[in-house]
Amino acid sequence: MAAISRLIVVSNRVSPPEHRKSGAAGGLAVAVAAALRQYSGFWFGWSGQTIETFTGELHTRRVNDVEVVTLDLEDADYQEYYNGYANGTLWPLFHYRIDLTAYERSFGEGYERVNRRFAAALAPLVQPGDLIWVHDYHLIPLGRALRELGVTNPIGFFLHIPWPAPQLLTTLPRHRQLVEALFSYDLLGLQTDEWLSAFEAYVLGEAGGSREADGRLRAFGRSVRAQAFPIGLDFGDFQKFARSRTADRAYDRMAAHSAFRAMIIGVERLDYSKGLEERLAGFEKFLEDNPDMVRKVLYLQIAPTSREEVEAYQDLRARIWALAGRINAAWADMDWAPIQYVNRTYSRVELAGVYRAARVGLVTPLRDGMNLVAKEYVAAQDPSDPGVLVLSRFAGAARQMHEALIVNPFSREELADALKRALAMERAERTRRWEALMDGLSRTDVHAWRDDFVAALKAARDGPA
Ligand code: GDG
Repeated sequence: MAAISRLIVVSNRVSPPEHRKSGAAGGLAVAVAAALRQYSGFWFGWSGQTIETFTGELHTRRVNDVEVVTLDLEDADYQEYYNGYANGTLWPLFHYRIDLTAYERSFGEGYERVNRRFAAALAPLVQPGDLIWVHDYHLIPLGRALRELGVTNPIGFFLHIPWPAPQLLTTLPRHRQLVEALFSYDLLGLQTDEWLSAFEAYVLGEAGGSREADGRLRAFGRSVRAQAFPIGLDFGDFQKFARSRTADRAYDRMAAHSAFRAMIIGVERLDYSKGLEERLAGFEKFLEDNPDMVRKVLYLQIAPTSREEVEAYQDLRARIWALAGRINAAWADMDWAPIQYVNRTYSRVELAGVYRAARVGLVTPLRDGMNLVAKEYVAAQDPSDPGVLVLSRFAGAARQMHEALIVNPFSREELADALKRALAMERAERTRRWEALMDGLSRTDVHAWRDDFVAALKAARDGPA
């Protein structure tokens, strides 16, 4: 077999960290950048810019020793592929929100067109022996488009978000084509066994497929290895910058602000999958049920706005503003308001300090591929006095983080009860749970995730070493 010469990573947005161990970048970006340095490959994707007419011109630059190749998209691509099919169709559908899913034919056409454009720009750059790793729901048809252009290299795909149950997926026109496209890959990675089972259920039930003796799934005249690879945290780095001066300053600021009160923290992009409305309702129920706790807690919700061009996000923002405002108006006093709702972004380093100051980390998505905030909250805690993670059973992370308080985020009573229990938990129990959670985080960090995926991609083609 030819030696693997390079790794090519493809994702919609390309974001190598400006500094090698930048706390501002996400752990995924740090891990991918490290792999690209090791394999001297490049990161390929959309530049984030739109132009009037598509040219296919490539922009190549080096960022902190990582080669980055991007292309601009046309305005119609941005509307149909990015705002349309990716964020207006697949994102809600894959998060079990068929009520918010747009089933517009033009979006599907734009999606296919952009994937062909990506493939046409990428194919000439691929050399024999290269491994290609495609990320996320924006690029499901990319593997097939590359195969059509004659690319025979090993290609893997990792889905960061959930895979929906067949009953939901079949509401999508052309669902077969979408699944069939995944059979052009050698390896399909999903976050958890739950999403893997949902994928298998579609293949075996809906597509009339079968399982081969070596475990691969067979359908549409092809086979693919599908496997769960739960993404982890950049655990070592995160712990280091959680103790940095910037984190300490953020901690001091929050500790002073919440003096004599227990802080509850929530952090996520403003997205309907994150269960913010249900969480606010659960928090209000907690106030109603526990009059003795009123004025003794402070709920800080950091929720930077995202995808504001998609209507469902504008509606959500308006509803959350109204709900947080109403709860505050109903419960606040001259010198206290129960909810501090912040729409801006903070650096991950600052967030680490804020997490440490919070007695409870409230992570209650209605559906989430994994959820790294849950892992970051745990990793940022003070070992001598750790806080409690309250985690939705519908986050992929719940399948690993059993020592969190696991809740059903649709039930405001359960949320209220979990908050009460978390705030009352003795230090010994908090420590015991936290230590077990930390043990899991350290064993399954983002570097292990990346290495496992790349090794499985090699093995998917060559067979086990
Ligand atoms: C997708 C899947 C899966 C948040 N607020 C700020 C900020 N963040 C950072 C967090 C964390 C990241 O963004 C969010 O990651 P999540 O995993 O929680 O969620 P998604 O963005 O939905 O990511 C998810 C993930 O992919 C990885 O596979 O876990 O299920 O949906 O790192 O700290 N970062 C900064 N300022 C903020 O205000 N800088």
